[in-house]
Amino acid sequence: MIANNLYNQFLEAKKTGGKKFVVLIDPDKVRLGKISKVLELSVEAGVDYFFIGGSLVVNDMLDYVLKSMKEMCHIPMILFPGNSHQLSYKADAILFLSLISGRNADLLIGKHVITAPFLKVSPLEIISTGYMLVDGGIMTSVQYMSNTSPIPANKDDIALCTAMAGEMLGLKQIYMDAGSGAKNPISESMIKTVSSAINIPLIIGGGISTPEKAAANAKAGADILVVGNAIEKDPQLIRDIAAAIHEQSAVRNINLVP
Ligand code: 1GP
Repeated sequence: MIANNLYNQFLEAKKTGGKKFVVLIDPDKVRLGKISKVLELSVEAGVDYFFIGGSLVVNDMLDYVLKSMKEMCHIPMILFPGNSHQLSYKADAILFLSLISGRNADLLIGKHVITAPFLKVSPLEIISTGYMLVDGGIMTSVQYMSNTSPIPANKDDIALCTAMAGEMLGLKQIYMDAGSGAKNPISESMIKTVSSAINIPLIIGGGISTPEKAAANAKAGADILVVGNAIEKDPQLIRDIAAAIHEQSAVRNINLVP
């Protein structure tokens, strides 16, 4: 693994207008029979990356899930940890998340201090990420577990200033998330406002359940779109959502080239 390999892909895509599609896999919800179908559909559809994580992860399946996934396909796997125990060297990279929408010091810097020495010696590519929770209309697991207030859904200006501050602090990308299973995904207006003010990649997720919404988000300025829940319910959606996102790319997606 070349250091910064995946992040360089994100930057290159942003520069050329490429849109990336991420399927979120929660190791707690994985059934290996079902995941092979999800992986097969993901390869066919040209899914760009997997994020692996959940707010809790109560069973000890992370290493096993990653190892099994690696045997089945070559789509890069990026840890999206809900807490500092969700570490595995079997992934390719990790989102080193700072919850910049909240005021919980532990999630802004505390857990990072504890995890840093382990990450320093790990083979994982470390991608520092300003994580912004936006109100999605219901209390999501991440909101409850992080003990923080999300940014109100209609406060584009707060999202804008938070993202700008994250970029100025040197974070490599911004992830705006309405939380898994959000009732209301993030508005296009907020995505547009934030994306027009920052130069680093913008990841959007939470409650996206249709190809139309995914396409509208990409058009509004999202560089990377994450979908979990909707695909857990209906894996066949992968194909249509992937096509809708990649159609918004200014260039042909590299993973679709045979
Ligand atoms: C959650 O952004 C991800 O952190 C994906 O959300 O599961 O609602 O698609 P969904």
